[in-house]
Amino acid sequence: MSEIDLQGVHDTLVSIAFEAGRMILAADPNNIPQGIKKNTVDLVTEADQAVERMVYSRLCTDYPNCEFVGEETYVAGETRVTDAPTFIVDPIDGTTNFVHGYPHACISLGFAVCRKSVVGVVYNPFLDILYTGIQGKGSYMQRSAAQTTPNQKQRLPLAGRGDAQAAPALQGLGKALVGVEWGSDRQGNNFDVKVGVFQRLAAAKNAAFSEQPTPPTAMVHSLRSLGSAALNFCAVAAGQMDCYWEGGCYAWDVCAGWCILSEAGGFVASGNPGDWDPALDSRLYLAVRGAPSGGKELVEEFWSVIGDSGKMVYEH
Ligand code: LIP
Repeated sequence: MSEIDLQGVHDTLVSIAFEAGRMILAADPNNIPQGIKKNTVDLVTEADQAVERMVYSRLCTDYPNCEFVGEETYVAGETRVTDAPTFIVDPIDGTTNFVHGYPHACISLGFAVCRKSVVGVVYNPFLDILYTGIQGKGSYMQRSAAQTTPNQKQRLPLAGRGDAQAAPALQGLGKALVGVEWGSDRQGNNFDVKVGVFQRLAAAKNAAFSEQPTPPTAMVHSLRSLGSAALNFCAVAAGQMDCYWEGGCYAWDVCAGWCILSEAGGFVASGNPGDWDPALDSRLYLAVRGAPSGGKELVEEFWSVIGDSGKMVYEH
């Protein structure tokens, strides 16, 4: 990316993230004007829209020749992620948590070139935790993000102090903490696939199932549904979750986290079996933390649990 100064992009996105954080914290938790999109669980607030307007305005000024894709201005069937240098932005990821005052939401600011995420900035203003990544320069977590002293920055993954080869080995789904999300589709094929996979991930190895033959089960350590794809990616990058599986979220939910995860030695396979190289806007993701070994085996085990339960299908 010699023609684009990725450090400069990073620095601009960090500045924008802090400004967005101030806007998010300034919202009155007792009166967050909200609307709905697809249905009553697909929420949007005036804060989402105001933050995205601010982000768009600043990026148009600083990077007028780059493309912009944002959750609140996206037009289904029209807006496309292209090869062009593009900012891919979710102004508030975890909107449902934000509406309920649950302090697990963030702004997610990604920058992609040729559909690959090369800079990621994710900031949770409620806990004042900043995650950043630049292609080829590693990824980091900062607490008290307002303090920029170097000792506040921790290289990811946390275990191994930034070296995935020194992180704990992956030991299969039976020893994994797995991130999942319910999403906003609450009926139909995609919902049924998710519910079935959640059950098989959690069920004991010898659990009885009505369907025959009994599908493989994993008895994972546990499932976590925390409400933010971006923060799920960051938790996997940090090594605090072993993997995260979702279908239905969008490029703006994952772009920033994808760079942060890749720079921490992790990778993303498809949320449907068989695709090791999903597109940024595929809406089907299985994120796996950096480790000395076992990533591919864990993906293959996960895909075997999904099995022939049906593939998730999403429009773009
Ligand atoms: C959310 C995603 C999450 C998904 C939710 C929602 P939002 O993004 O981060 O992964 O399950 O349905 O899409 O809407 O809070 O920006």
